[in-house]
Amino acid sequence: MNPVLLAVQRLAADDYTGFTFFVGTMAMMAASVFFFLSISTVDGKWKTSLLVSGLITFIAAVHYYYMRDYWGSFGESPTFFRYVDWILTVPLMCVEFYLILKAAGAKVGLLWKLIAASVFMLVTGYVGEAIHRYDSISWFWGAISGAAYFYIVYLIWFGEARKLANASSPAVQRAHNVLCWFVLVGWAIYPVGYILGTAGGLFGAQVSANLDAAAGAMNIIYNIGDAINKIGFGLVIYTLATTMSSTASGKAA
Ligand SMILES: *C/C=C(C)/C=C/C=C(C)/C=C/C1=C(C)CCCC1(C)C
Repeated sequence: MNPVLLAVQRLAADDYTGFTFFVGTMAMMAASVFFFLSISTVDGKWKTSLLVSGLITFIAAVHYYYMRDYWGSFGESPTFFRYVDWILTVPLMCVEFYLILKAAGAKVGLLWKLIAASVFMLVTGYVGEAIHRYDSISWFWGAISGAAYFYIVYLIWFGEARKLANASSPAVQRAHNVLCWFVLVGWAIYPVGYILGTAGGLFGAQVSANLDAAAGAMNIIYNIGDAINKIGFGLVIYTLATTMSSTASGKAA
């Protein structure tokens, strides 16, 4: 039998990237249990939103399990697992926007616009990172990815989604606003990681001329972004769902 398959990996005390992968795995698992178990405590129409929150952190937990292992084994950026995770979880975050605005009349067309923009953002980011990481042209892929990101920001802050939010209950408006800030500030963490970790960076601003060393910094930034955005997003939905449920059943809001 291959002993490597049985071995537990040593986590070096100065492997900060490995540490954030490890803690990230645990945090995503714990958050999933929390969101799943909370489903039974909210009113029927909020159950799907909480289920989606739990799926986002659960999908991330499984990918973190693999990414932690990949990083430990090869000391390389787990680009493939990272982007598969994102391409599943970011559209689910778009679903969260749609679900809370549905009562105000959100159409499936809005959901598809958000999903299409996020998939475009991630596929172009993947091309820049997986294929052109060592080429200066990676700035170009980052830039068109960024354009799709700004389109999402536009839709939720000023476009169709904002108009629907304005026609919603105060609690939904509050939640929509907080989610908007997550996308504007929380999601902006990711391009910072990309800039530091790819040759095309921003005017060559990568952490180290040695891009293999920069991979560690890039992944720490991505891991922090994921913890903030996936767990934070879920908690906003949780707060909204529990507030609306207790109001509806006449308990103290
Ligand atoms: C749970 C995962 C989330 C919320 C991931 C979000 C990822 C992004 C907003 C990534 C954006 C990027 C750019 C705007 C330009 C450079 C390439 C990316 C893909 C890192």
